[in-house]
Amino acid sequence: MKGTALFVIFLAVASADIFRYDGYKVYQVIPTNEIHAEVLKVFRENEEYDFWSKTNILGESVNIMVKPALQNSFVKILETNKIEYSILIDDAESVFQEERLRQTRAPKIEKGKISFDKYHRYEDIQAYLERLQVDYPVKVGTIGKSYEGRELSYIQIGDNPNNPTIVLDGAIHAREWIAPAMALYLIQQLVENEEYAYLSENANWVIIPVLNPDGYEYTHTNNRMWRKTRSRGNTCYGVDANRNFGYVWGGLGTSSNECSDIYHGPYAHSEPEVAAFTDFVLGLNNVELYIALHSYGQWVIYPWGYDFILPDNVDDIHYLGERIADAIKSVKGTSYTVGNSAILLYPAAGCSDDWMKGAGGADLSYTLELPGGGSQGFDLPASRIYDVVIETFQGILAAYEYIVEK
Ligand code: 0X9
Ligand code: ZN
Repeated sequence: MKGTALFVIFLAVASADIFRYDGYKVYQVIPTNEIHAEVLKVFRENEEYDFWSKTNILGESVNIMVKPALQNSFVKILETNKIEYSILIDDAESVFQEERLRQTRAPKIEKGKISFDKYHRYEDIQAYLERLQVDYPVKVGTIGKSYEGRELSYIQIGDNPNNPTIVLDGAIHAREWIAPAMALYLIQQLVENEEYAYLSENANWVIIPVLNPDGYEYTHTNNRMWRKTRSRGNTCYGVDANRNFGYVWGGLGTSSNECSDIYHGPYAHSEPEVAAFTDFVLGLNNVELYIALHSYGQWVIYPWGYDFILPDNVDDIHYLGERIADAIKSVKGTSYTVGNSAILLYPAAGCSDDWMKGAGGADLSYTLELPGGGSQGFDLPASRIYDVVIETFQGILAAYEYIVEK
């Protein structure tokens, strides 16, 4: 009896922390003039609205999740300003439940293996990296520990000091599940597919598939839409790790409100994940290319992101961006837009791509916003992971070719 009561209390405590999205709707909104753009900018600056996709480009759609209490006023403002909109998702909670069901029903994998028919948990990803370390001549290590004490694992494939180094990471934003899936596919091809052995003969690849493991796990267990780290503040948890980098830290597109999804943190590199990453990168040689894997929106974007300023090597960085986009498109026709991140999306300071270019040595530094799930959720249903990773792989190959040609 006592045991049952304790169990019930435990369940109550555990589930109290689970965030539900009952009645939350995702609106697809299309701004077509400057006034529309201004209205959307005001929504974007309001913590209460969650922009799942974003753009500054008129005529392109933006997906925004709105909680029930705000829906009437939101729609009223859209209608008053004659902004075209439709409902993309009627009830976010049911979409997430569906996704959770698919995740639990997906076939289990053998420990140490990886698959692309589900989004894998941190533990499975760790086990995969550890197995590769045993079976192949690759280096698997840790750059440090997350706030909650998880290892921040990296894999290095290729270690010729004369070769260029390519750095990639995924899941700096916890909820962007397609990003670590992409990193894992790249790792698999580099390490386990002999056809691509030449890729690590001519370049050193350093990949951190899950840079924010605490947040990533939290999206699987408690709150599907969590974006930040899980460090404890005075009033709220978490810092947007992609606003915490010490390159123009605290500038445009960041917030000093702890509870905001774009909170820049108390100081630059306050997050152990960011501090570990920057220290580690500063110890690498010949870093020529950086790709931050994010979602969603089908963008190949480049610095500077902290303001409307183009980098000195804009011709070069834009040209390679187009090559990446063309290579992705050649697989199945998926279209990416290439350009400066402040101009195409919005200015946002303290991001990893700016830091990598301004301080980390990567002249060619990109953020790749992979496709999202549209009416099916934030991420694509797991059955579509494979389509995304194989096409994106071609984009990364194109970047590799460019670096090696140079
Ligand atoms: O806002 C972000 O951090 C990125 N978009 S996301 O939807 N994945 O959150 C874009 C970052 C672009 N880079 C810079 N602004 N420097
Ligand atoms: Zn992101």
